[in-house]
Amino acid sequence: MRIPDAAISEVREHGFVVVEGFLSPAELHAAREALWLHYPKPEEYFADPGRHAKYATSGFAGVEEFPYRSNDLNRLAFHPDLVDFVERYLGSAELHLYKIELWAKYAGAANYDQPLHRDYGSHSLVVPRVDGRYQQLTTFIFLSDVTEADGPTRVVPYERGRDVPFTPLYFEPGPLDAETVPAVGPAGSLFVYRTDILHRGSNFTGAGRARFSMLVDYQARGTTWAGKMAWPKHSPDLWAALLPECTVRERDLFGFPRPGDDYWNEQTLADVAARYPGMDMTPYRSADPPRG
Ligand SMILES: O=C(O)CCC(=O)C(=O)O
Repeated sequence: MRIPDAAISEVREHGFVVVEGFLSPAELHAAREALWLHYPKPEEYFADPGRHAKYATSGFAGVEEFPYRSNDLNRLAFHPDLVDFVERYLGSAELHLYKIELWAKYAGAANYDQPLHRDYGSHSLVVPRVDGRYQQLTTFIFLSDVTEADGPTRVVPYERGRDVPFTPLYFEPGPLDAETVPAVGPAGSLFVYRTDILHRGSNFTGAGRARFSMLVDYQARGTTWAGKMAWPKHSPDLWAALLPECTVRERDLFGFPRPGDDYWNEQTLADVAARYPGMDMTPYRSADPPRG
């Protein structure tokens, strides 16, 4: 669904929003089916947690980095309504999709409680500008229902946390915990918050529950001091299954060379085509790139 302007205002004013019904039922169904290519279903996990001991090693053990085994998951990261929302929020079509993670949490597997923090600490080498320039948007696409019992992210609305200094990065919530709001919503919701917003992960309070989400983060293109992932790092074979299916615009979000970029010449056109069978090279060829 197209994200309403009111959601943009919420993020500007309070620093976060949960938009219900972001994914269509069909998109959600396909993404959930694809989750099980990466994670045990809750009933499998809870039937024998000992068989899935990996998830007990840390609250982050259920994090899997992009790309994934199904494009039904991969495509969520550049869902047209998400890209449209980010363009409208940042006021720019020059976007940098800088982080994508899947995160599975199983009740009781690990301690998911976190100190209060702001995500710029691991998304930037510097600190946020309070005038709002250089903002980064962190998002969670809920792939399961997130209720109060499902360890929701607890967020301090901007107006309540704005006077808390940027340093130290992590601290025990203390009285500020009373100001936190749980980010709850049904599966298919989109939760957005800025990297200058105080928040923390929390523990499940219900037994036998599991939380699945895809985390997708964007910033305007061009900063050298901020980001989180280097896209070529993982799985050349999964990229080969994804990139030929993408549009030029979708590839551009990952920083792929644009049509007309100086990178393209007869050699690179031929060798990239060989690396990515099925990729239509016409846009890169027809933009009259410099020939080397
Ligand atoms: O998983 C969550 O609810 C929040 C996680 C988080 O804030 C973090 O790891 O930085």
